[in-house]
Amino acid sequence: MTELAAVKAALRTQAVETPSWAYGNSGTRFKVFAQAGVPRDPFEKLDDAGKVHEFTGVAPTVALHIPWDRVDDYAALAAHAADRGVRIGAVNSNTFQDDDYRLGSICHPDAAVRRKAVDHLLECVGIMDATGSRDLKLWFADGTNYPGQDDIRSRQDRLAEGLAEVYERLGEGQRMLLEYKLFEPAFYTTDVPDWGTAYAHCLKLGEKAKVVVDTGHHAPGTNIEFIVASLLREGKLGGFDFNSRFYADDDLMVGAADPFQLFRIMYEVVRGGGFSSDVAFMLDQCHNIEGKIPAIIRSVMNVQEATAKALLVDAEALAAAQADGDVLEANAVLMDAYNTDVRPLLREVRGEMGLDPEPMKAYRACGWGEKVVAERVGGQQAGWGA
Ligand code: PSV
Ligand code: MN
Repeated sequence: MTELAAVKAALRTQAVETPSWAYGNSGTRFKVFAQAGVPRDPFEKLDDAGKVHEFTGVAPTVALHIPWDRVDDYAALAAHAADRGVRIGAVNSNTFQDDDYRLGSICHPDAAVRRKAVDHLLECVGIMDATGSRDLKLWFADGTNYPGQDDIRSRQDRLAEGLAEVYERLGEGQRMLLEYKLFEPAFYTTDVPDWGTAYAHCLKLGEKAKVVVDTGHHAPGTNIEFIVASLLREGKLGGFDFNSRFYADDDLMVGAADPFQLFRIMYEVVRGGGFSSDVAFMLDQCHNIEGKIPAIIRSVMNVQEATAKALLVDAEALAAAQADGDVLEANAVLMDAYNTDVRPLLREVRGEMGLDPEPMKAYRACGWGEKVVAERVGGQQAGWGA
């Protein structure tokens, strides 16, 4: 296989998971803007996700968020997904939207609240069983607002205990992905604030526990690709929650704010063998003011473009320049790949996959947007907490 053929083959096998919640209404803490045609239940979210996959060819799975996507019959939900050409991806837990969780969930000082949180996580594993999902994705809003509010060490002990119980419940081939976030909603301490804390817990839990890197969950200036390289090196990178940020956890379209950072991340993924491994490439975004389906298609394409550029890095030339200590040449090799316009290559790849080379235009022309606006009337639109 020529090098270009290998790059194309890799691009054809790419899989970007889209989040069910990105299809529903969302907003800031100031306002949720409702959009016409937005899904009213998890089944309609899968219909939309099916369209994203139909036009991109590389979005075959959809992440659920429980309880937002709670249904009576999860096997029926999985069958509906299959009908639309997609599968259920990670099951995301939600221990942040209940009054009981004011002081935390799995780290709460009260054992009864901890029990409730752990039971919810176990429910999520049950949903994984019923839908064929591989990954349980955990993010905890737990933390404190004031010095002295609770004991930092005891909260870590409670976290370890709760995670261990859930870990034991995982079946064959199932994984636990632990996400960290610098701050928010807690402002003084956060119980899983960084990759070091997530890594330490995952290491103790075992093979099936891995870390999730949400690109919006770091302090400004953090070198995220270094974290990616380190986790991959340790075999502990479970996946990504991709999005863009200008300030904090902005949840904007991936590749919109800093495409160069996305390229640097994808380069470390390729370099570390993560592209062909079981690393999950998920989006975690909210489309508050823009059309949701086109924004998700654009996001998938942004990941594809960064990946194509990363795959185009001349690894031999880079290694030679690095070995020679040729700083400028090494940097030039990387920048050459970054500065390549990969859009023609991706159009070719799509053509070879039997897709329209221009997913955004093809989606706009297909009439799905107009159809759902006309048909999805009545009922309650899906959104945060819905
Ligand atoms: C938290 O900010 C987060 O990144 C977690 O992944 C949540 O599950 C997700 O956002 C959706 O709110
Ligand atoms: Mn996330």
